[in-house]
Amino acid sequence: MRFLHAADIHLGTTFRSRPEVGRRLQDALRLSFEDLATVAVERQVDFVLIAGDLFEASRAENLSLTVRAAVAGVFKRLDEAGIPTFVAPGNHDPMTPAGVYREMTWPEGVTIFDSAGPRSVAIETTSPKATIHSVAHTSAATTTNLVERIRGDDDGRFHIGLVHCNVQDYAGSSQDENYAPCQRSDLVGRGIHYWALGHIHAPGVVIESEHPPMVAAYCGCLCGLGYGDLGPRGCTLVTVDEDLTIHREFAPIGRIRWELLERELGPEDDVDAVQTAVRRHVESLGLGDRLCCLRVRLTGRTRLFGRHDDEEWREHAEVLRDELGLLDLEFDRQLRPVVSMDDYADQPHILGELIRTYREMTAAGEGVEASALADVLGEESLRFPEADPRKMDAEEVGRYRRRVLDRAMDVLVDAFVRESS
Ligand SMILES: [Mn+2]
Repeated sequence: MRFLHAADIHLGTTFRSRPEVGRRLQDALRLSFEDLATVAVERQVDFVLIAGDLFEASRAENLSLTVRAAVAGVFKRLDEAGIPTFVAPGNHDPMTPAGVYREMTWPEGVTIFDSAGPRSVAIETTSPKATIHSVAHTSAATTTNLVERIRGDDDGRFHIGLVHCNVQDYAGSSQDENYAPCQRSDLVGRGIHYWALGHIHAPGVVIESEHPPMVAAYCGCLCGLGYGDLGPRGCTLVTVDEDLTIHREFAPIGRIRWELLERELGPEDDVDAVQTAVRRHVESLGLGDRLCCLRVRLTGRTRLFGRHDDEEWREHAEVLRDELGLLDLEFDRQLRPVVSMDDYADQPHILGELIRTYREMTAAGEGVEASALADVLGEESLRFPEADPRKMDAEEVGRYRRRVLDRAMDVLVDAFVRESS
């Protein structure tokens, strides 16, 4: 038995913050959704699951005619191919009386789980036969645990829990209370073999066990929607053997790639070095005909600091973007000047004074003499959020103070130098 697990497609997203390329992003998102049907038919799956947030908004009036036509087309194609589809409304597209799921018409083969009460549907697939259990979000904020409402069975069938929820103690998740919060332990011992989860945009496995066979996984968003969704995105092709062994395969359907290249520049690096790094990175991505928006974050102390103005960097980005066939390329410059304390240490101004004090405090070596910083700041002010010196031994306190002091000096020197240049 084989099925596709997809979620968080967010059809109708307008990409309004990127008006120049918004239209192309919209088209790519819609085409990614159409690819879902293509993959389902090509891989001859028994059924398709959509674990919530199929739509970006709960009202159909927000959907363009093109998107509506695409939705109708995809579900019709699946229906005609004899592939049933199961949809569990999420927090973006909750099941409400005037919501998108009631306003649109659905082919016979599409099941929309339309209530917050659980519902189970048995399907006559190839062996093992499957039963799908699901619940809907009925408002944009659901603070109840929806997972707790679902229960499978030990009847030889393969039981699937289809839920849009936030597994709070899963590493890729958040503490949000408004998106059907639950814990990993809630997913265990409910007679469910596969939890098809939606909500978290990065694909990832929440729980995996062999005996008994059980997987709980987020398939991630079908197509990246912004720089929060870095890397390849798509859906999961799940194959289940007769003995209920579960195999998963990632299908990289998303036609938009959001990528971040972080590069620390050295003092001698110039624009050529940046170009080379970008070219290499783009080559390594294997984009094919996907659209790619690339953010290049430049850090480090370099002579490039302050050398080119924003306009020049923008032009530079455009040239590189066109050369590499990217949809968008932006530089996020967090560069700092090349500064040596030696250049200022002897001077009769406040920066020289600061550097001399700093050197006196750190003359003893690795740590900072316990009294030195405490004299200046007072003990209480040393309780920074990241560490409490009262819980450290004297040596740790010294090293910790030294780290704080070094960081503070770094920032101070930058600030004075920038101010005077
Ligand atoms: Mn969601």
